[in-house]
Amino acid sequence: MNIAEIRIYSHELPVRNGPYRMASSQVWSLTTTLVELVADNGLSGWGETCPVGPTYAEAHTGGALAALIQMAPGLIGAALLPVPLHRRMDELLCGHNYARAAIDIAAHDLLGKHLGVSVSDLLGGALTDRVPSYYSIGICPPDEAARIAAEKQREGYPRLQLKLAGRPVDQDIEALRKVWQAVGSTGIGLAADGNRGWTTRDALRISRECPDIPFILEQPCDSIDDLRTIRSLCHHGIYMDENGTSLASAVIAAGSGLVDGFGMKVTRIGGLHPMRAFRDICAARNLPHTCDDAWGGDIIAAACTHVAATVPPRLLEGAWLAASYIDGNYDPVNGISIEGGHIARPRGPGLGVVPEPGIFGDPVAVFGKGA
Ligand code: 0XW
Ligand code: MG
Repeated sequence: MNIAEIRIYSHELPVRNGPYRMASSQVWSLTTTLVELVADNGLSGWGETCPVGPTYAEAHTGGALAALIQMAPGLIGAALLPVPLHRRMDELLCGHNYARAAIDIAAHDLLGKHLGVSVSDLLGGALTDRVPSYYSIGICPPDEAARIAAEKQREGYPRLQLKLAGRPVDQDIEALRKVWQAVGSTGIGLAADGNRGWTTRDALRISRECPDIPFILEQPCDSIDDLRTIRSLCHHGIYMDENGTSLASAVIAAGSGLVDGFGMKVTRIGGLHPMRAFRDICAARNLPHTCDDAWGGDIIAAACTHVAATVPPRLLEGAWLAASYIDGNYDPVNGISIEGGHIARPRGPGLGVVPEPGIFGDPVAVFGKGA
């Protein structure tokens, strides 16, 4: 089975009750990029990539589109198996993992449909059909953060992530205290996500002034050197998110004991194939991690859910989906949603979600047979 045609689509995902606020940005609407791979046997598979604005990481919508257009002509005729497909992408473009991931996800969807198995089966097999999620509380006043935390805990979320940084650090400390007052007795997990926004000074202050609150510090500062600087001085566990830009950087961080866990994104690491290796490396090093993405609709949501279902449950910190922040689904029947803080693993072959025909309008680019 080989690639016969590649169709690329753009689609707008407005943020419900926007904006969504993080240390470096606030976003009102995100443009997602979808890839439909059509095989020479007529089957098709879907992939997606949606950076959460241009400043969250080294990724942006225009970059995804340009990278896909750069690779697409050379991918026509490529085998729809992860190892040769990634090798072909290596030959066509250096880096740009977040664009390559859309091809990788579509290939997994197609292969699953071809073999009549789910993507989680392709990734080694699901350990659960009910994947825990976590709720991300955007930057907001401390009382509001505490209110949302209590609401989400009652809904059934086993974990919360509080977005912090980009404002006086006293307000971050107050928000952590108020959130913990509201939900600390419930046993819920808590991540304090600085999204690269704290200086090492501020990150150390937060850790020193809140030794009684068992949060993990997620990507507190900008660089790997910053993480190394604060590592041994912090009371709290440190997770790497944005700095985990590839399987290589994750392996080094895991192997050197730089971090206690990861927030990992399927597209940042280059797709489900490298994500599978990342999962196994974390299991070998006993490191917890999430299976997320930056943003996106049903296709990304299904990819995150399938891989999360294959993670040893005691190491899974949840799958974050944009589903709670966007309206509607691509697949009107089997679209992904979060119920009681958990996600049902999609049934059906491949990703188990199929976009409604025509929902994305005309493709912005077509390569191969139908071009
Ligand atoms: C909460 N997320 C997984 C989604 C947003 O894009 C940011 C991200 C994070 O943890 O940084
Ligand atoms: Mg994060």
